[in-house]
Amino acid sequence: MKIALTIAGSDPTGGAGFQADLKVFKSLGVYGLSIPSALTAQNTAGVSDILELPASFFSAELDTLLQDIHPDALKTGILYSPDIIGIVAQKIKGHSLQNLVIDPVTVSSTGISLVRDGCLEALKVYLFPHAKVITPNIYEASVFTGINIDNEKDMKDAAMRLRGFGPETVIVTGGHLKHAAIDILWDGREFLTLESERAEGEYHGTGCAFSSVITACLALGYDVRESAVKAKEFVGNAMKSAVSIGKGMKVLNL
Ligand code: PXL
Repeated sequence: MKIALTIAGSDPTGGAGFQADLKVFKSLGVYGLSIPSALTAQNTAGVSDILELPASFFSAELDTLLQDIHPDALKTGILYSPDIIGIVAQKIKGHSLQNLVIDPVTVSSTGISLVRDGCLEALKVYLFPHAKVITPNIYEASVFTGINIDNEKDMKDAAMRLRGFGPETVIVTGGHLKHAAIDILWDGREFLTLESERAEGEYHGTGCAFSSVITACLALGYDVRESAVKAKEFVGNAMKSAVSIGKGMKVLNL
């Protein structure tokens, strides 16, 4: 059986974070491993607090797991401090991990910061060069590149600049143009534009689900383009069947 690892924050609602990632892995027939990198106090209305795991414990979590099991692919979500990011980079090299997908999470769907100072720089310098794929949304792509993103051309410019930081492929997600939701993939050869009907409303967990599908598909042996197409379709379907489980945002029905 193929195995995928998520290194991500805990979201008690199960809409995002490692809980959502594990559901996606399961539904794609991939065995899921999870290493919490931070815990959030959260409900469907938002994040009220966040707790970073001690770096030494986080490091032990990874070593203990990876001395025993070699995942076929892995993804990162919230990495709350530069120390945590440095540890992930070190373990990726030390345990020769392949097929790294980075979802460079910076803020929650409700606008709360999910990273400490210095994280953006640390992600760029220490982790992006090891990535097979990074999946920033428009906001994150703009923060990392300084490009103000208003249209598809801006998304392409940002994707090209982001690839300069070292990842093999960049997928900028969440472009809302006309009636379509657009994602742009850039692998240094050819752009791929993924388009779906724009869904009304706000959904919690779409970024986590998108990067998890890609991770599971890479573990299964699909190439990055095939994985991205499957991720777009999967998230579109999950949005159609999203559920209101609390008083806040809808969550994807993963
Ligand atoms: O959607 C980004 C995200 C990722 N991971 C966790 C989260 C959130 C948003 O709230 O809570 C754990």
